[in-house]
Amino acid sequence: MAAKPKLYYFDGRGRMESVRWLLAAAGVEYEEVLFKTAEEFENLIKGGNLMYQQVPMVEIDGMHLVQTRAILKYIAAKYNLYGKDLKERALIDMYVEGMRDLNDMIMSFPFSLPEEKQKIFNYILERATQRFFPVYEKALKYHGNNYLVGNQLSWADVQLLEVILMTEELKSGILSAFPKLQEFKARVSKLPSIQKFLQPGSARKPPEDEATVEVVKNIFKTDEDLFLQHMS
Ligand code: GSN
Repeated sequence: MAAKPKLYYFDGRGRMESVRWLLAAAGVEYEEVLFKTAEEFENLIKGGNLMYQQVPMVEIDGMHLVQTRAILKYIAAKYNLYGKDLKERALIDMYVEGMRDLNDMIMSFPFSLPEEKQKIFNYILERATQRFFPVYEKALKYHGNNYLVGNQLSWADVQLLEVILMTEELKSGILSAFPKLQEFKARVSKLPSIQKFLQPGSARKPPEDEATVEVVKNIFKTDEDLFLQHMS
């Protein structure tokens, strides 16, 4: 039997959370190496397997995969979550890239400066409800299928549920004007592998709290407003 994939990251959501979601949706068991200090991260770098001295890194099929998108694409393709042809794949990419833009803003929000928080919060919610959610609502409404692409579960659906739940954590009721997304959320949450991941005790991580933000800043030796990198 092939070894379980091994995920290397800090003990929080960050960029790795979408990888956890995708593996869980595919029903794949994995192990995690969660480092807590700058020293542990430096030792990982010294190990020589981080191509850019950055995480996430996933050991899978004899490779040391880095770069979040590369990791997600490999998993999506390997587990048949990446469409049946090039056109479906392009559509999945377009949906997922929009979701990642929103995901990145929310992921960085806990790291933003206190005096900027309200402005950024408003900006994220405006972008979610005016730019991103209408796209997926319309797609589900007009093709009438259960899933975003090709009427079978794909990476786009998994990423959409993840980002819907992240946005709801910021503001509950954010889906009130999006009936198709509400149905989608209820339906996809019930798929056995996803239902399992949503249960307490799974490998799903909570939103970054202040303590985790401090740990992360310490590991990566950063004080700057990380959010600004994602404000485009
Ligand atoms: O998407 C990616 O995997 C890369 N384009 C970026 C990865 C990255 O920035 N990783 C951070 C920690 S995860 N949080 O954002 C990292 O390893 N920073 C250390 C460094 O020296 O850049």
